[in-house]
Amino acid sequence: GPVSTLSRFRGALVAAVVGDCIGGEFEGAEDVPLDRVLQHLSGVEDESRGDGILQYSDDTAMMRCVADSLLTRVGFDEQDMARSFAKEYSLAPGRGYGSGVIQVLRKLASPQLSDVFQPARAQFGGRGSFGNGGAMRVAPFALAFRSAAEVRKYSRLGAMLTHSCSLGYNGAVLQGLAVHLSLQGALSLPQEFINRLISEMEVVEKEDSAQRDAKALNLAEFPYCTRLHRVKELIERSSVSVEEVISELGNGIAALQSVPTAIFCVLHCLEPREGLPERYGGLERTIAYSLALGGDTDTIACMAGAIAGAHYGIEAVPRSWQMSCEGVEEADHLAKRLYKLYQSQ
Ligand code: 8NA
Ligand code: MG
Ligand code: MG
Repeated sequence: GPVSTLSRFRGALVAAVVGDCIGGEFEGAEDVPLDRVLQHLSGVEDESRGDGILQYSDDTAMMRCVADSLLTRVGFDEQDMARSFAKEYSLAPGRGYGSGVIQVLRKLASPQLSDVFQPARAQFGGRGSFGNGGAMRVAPFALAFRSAAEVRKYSRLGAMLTHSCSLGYNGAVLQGLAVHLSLQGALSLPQEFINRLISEMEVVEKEDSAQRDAKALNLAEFPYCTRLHRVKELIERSSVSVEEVISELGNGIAALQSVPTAIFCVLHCLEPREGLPERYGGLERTIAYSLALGGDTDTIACMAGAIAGAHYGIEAVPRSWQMSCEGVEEADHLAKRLYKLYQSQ
């Protein structure tokens, strides 16, 4: 039957956490045979297994900060969100943060800091980070704001607290818009979904900062649009290998090499795929497929999970997966509270 909006909200945050926790197993691995992925997933499903709960990483830790700040401040408050990131990092520094962002999180802890965007601007010799750390935590923005314009604006600002390079914050904008559209049921028309993302990103990437950063990094103009066109070509093909996906879209820690990839994973897994168990629904296929790409698996599965969870709803996330992952209950609670905030607007 039709998926309720509340179910979509809960699905988005819960599947993001599940993707992070389950994906952590293969983070940084170059070659992940599908057999190993399926073995890992049947281990997760086996509730009698003894290896305890899978822990979440920086992706979920920061996503919780975003959700919590949006809820307590009833909107975007950069000071509060920055402090929340800094506090979370100081309490649990061992969650697998990127090696650059740690410097920002330390500076954000200083009570003397007046411009909370300044530490991010000082990263990488003033060029700013292009990592996927802004995108991995962005989902709550799509649950807090109703219009695409607001999702675009606040996804960008939220990412700029750590990522001042346009490749970094525009990756967050793209991921935020993908969750936003998915919550509205837009994935029932996949071609239209990807076309809407392309036209949104054409506007975003016309900006001077985007043009300048693309040039400085020796990238083609409109780097996200270029990748989204590749996503479109790949989903139109009858068969596509993991190697082709990795070489066309990437699987790395740069936002450009992971956000379009996560979107591809969701679109590719809307239908049953060879090699994946028939009993799997679309959400399970999406997470499994994300892990099989290797590379930044926790983050790609987290982002693909957020988009897919918003499409399929909470009922599509297997109970056994939810039970095996740290932070699921908290994510579900945050999603329910964000739903109330959203409904009140
Ligand atoms: P970040 O801002 O530290 O960026 C991540 C990395 O990207 C940096 O450490 C650099 O190596 C590189 N980088 C980013 N911008 C530039 C630049 N302008 N010039 C040169 N190099 C640059 O942290 P983040 O929050 O963006 O990172 C997110 C990712 O790191 C997530 O995947 C998260 O899970 C984590 N992580 C990933 C791995 C992995 O092996 N894939 C391992 C540990 C942690
Ligand atoms: Mg991580
Ligand atoms: Mg990661």
